[in-house]
Amino acid sequence: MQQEHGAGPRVGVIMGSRSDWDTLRHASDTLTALGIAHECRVVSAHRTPDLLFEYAQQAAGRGIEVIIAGAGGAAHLPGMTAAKTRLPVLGVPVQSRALQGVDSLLSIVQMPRGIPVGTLAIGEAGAVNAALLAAAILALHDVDLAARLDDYRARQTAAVLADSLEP
Ligand code: RP5
Repeated sequence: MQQEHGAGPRVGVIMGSRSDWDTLRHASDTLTALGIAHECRVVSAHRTPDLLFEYAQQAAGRGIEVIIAGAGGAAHLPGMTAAKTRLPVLGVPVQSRALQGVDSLLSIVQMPRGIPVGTLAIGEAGAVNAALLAAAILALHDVDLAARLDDYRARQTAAVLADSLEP
């Protein structure tokens, strides 16, 4: 069923620190390439916990349909966001300096039963794939976006097939 949506953001991209932007901007760029209205904000589970609760509790009412949450280290942002909203939350583990993002990955993926976070790969690949997964979710009730997503994938396939290893 095709659903009407307003001009406001449909995807919320949040991250624990300004330093996560180098990773999460790849999610934003991919959403832009697919023509998906979105917003990007720093919301820290540890440094701005009240803002996190406010953001998560108000997101659905503001028309947000999917939240992409990226964080590094003891990465509680995706899980705590998921705890405060029924919207699907996609977690992107940011590559940390100390443990190369394994700490981020494990703290995002190992959610207790009952509150899921869809966890993507560490770093840039995870950020891009979070955007593509958000697009796939929105495309379930948006035929125009479904066509744009099919086109994105077809162009990716064509680029691989046209590639050559010849010097
Ligand atoms: C986390 O701490 C953030 O998600 C970030 O990945 C990490 C380090 O933050 P900064 O010290 O760079 O602000 O909350």
